[in-house]
Amino acid sequence: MTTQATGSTSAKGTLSLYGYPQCPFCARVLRAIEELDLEIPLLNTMQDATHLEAVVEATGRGTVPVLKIEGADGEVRWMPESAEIIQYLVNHYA
Ligand SMILES: N[C@@H](CCC(=O)N[C@@H](CS)C(=O)NCC(=O)O)C(=O)O
Repeated sequence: MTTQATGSTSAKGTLSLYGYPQCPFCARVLRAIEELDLEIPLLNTMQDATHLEAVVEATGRGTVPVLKIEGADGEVRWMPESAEIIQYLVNHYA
């Protein structure tokens, strides 16, 4: 797991996780990322207010985790809810 400004890019698009490790729901997602052996940067919303602002702007609330999915076609999708994020990662990357 790396912490950097840019997302993890693959043919399926670019992924970034917004949240922080001490959040239990974020920790679940981080564990799944580790188990799937993925490299998805964590944009820490606790340490950097601009990351939290991005979440609020995109989702209308400050709840994390949120997965940002930038499609190869340029479409951007923001996915809240840890269970949905984990399911998405398993479906696409397991
Ligand atoms: N149902 C959500 C719950 C997420 C959640 O409650 N996150 C907490 C941190 S562990 C949070 O962001 N709370 C601040 C808020 O809701 O504004 C999920 O499973 O992702």
